[in-house]
Amino acid sequence: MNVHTMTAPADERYEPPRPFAEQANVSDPGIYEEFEDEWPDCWERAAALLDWHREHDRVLDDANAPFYEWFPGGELNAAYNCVDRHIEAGRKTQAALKWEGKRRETRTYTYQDLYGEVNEAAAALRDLGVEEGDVVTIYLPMIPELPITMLACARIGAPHSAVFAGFSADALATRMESADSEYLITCDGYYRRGNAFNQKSKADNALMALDREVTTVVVDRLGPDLDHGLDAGQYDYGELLFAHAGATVDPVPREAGDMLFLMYTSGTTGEPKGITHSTGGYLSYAAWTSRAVLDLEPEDTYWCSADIGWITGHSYTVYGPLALGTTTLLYEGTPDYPDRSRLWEIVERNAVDVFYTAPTAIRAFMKWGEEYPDGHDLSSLRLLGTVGEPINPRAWNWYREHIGGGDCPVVDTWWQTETGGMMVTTLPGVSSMKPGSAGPPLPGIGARVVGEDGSPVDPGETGYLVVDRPWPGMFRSLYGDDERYRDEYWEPFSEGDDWVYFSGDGAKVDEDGYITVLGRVDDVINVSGHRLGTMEIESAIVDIEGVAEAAVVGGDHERDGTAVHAYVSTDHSHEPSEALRERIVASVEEAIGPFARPEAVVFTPELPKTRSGKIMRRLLENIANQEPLGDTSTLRNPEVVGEIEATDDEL
Ligand code: 6R9
Repeated sequence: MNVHTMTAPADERYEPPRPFAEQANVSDPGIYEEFEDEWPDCWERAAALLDWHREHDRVLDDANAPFYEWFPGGELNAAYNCVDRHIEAGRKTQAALKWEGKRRETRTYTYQDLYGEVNEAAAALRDLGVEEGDVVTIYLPMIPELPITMLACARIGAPHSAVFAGFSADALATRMESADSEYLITCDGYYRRGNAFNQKSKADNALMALDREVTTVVVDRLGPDLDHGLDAGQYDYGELLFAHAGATVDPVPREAGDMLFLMYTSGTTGEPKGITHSTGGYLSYAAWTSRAVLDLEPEDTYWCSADIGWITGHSYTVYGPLALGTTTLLYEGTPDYPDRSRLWEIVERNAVDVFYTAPTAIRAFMKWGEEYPDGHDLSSLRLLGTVGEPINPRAWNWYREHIGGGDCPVVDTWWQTETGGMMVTTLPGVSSMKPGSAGPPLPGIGARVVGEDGSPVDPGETGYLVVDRPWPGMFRSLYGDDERYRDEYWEPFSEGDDWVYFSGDGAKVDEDGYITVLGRVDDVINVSGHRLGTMEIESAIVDIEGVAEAAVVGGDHERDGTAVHAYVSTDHSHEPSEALRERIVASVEEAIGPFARPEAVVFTPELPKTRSGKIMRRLLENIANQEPLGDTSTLRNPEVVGEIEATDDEL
């Protein structure tokens, strides 16, 4: 756990600025108590933000806990809620999506445009054979076709599985295999710092590794800059749309509990987990939190800088904002290309009202200096948010002051792929903010910090972050693995019929009930907001000839929060070498993607082990972070510690 730099002066707090509170969607502090009194009926308020094809019979059915049914009996379509109904409400000329491309291209889709293209794409997918319930994998960078094809899938009731475009061919193949997916939507390529990068060849390599027929749709992002030859079973997206010009498809009514999408995330074993999300509960919760926490209104231009390939982009670039009829901005590039003013230039030009990003990005802005934001008019901003990792008070204050001009509330939102939406954060028009602490659980959310025995810890003490009541945005299960769902998330802290969800995070709570999230307590590390399983990285390393054993831990990193540190021992016939180090890095990039690349590879004759033969990862983490090692007497091989420390110092 990364605890240093986390402590803010105990008395540092800010009240919601009055002008903000006066216009906020939620401004009555009584909401916390109302939700307690009405629970679970309080969640009617979330469901009421949507249009239902059939009203639900009950709010919650917990007969088969921890497999909860939210809004049973209800039927709805997510694409209808995110597109059609806003047109019916007379807002067809309002911008739904604004896209800012890497080469300064811009595209705006009104709700009417979005309706047209979502329908054409839905009709095309149907013609290719996609039926209700079929999983469609989407492997696209941040281009409009990513949210558009997600919505097209939702329209015909086909769950989508978006795989972050930076994942390798191997990682894509594993995810398609695991999801039994026979459809893939990808593109020719995209620009990386001005150069054409071939995405389709990665997709083709993944397809070769799969032993099933896959129908593939290819979006032409690069035009003449990259020729994307189409093989049998591969179709050009633009041609498909043209062939279905003007087509419409009736939105398929889905049961509230039907899968809207699945999203793979890293867990404590080498196998990525397919988190499945429902249609009714998930969409209600994404809309509710977008309204209550991000304070979104249809009039807003809102920008979440996360990639849609991760959960944040699903809930807070696509589903939440579009369900509320907001204008959502999509940016294809990186914050420093072509220069470090790029984001602020986009905020200024589009008069962005609400901005949501990650602490890693904020720490980079801070390092570059305030001259970049200072050179732009950011006065349109009225609310700022962060997500993905703990934010240190210094970065929080810098964000508030230099991006928010001192008068925007900042919401630090804790949540996970599994939770579907925000769980712990302040309400920006209600609660005081304490830099470095996410805040209290949202109304109706049973987030608690408990000790090993499951009882609440005292203020100031460290414990585990759990959730002791279900919530509408919660995942339904793991794709094809109910047992692992039960074992990993519910077994550790549940007793009898009291089901308690375990988040995998460590946390502290203060006298006011504000929760400070410290980081993962399992074998998951969070590198600049990308969640990585240490086991996945280790298995890519031990696959290499000459490697005997590997242990991966998170080392503190000034900008990214955490960086990948790999400790590796070679077998008797191999010596550590620069070539081996390069093979290790390449193998991780191939198995997962460049974003998982180890920052440090430390060769050691042996890994520190307990007497029972378990690798002591905690010790390696302390070494990586130059922290006190504590008790090493339980080690079978205490002498290796000194050797590793000596090597690590040379880095
Ligand atoms: C939404 C998302 C989840 C993990 C989570 C925790 C960390 C997220 C945080 C935070 C401290 C916050 N995390 N938000 N830690 N403060 N505000 O990021 O989902 O990719 O599944 O990661 O991210 O460790 O367990 P996901």
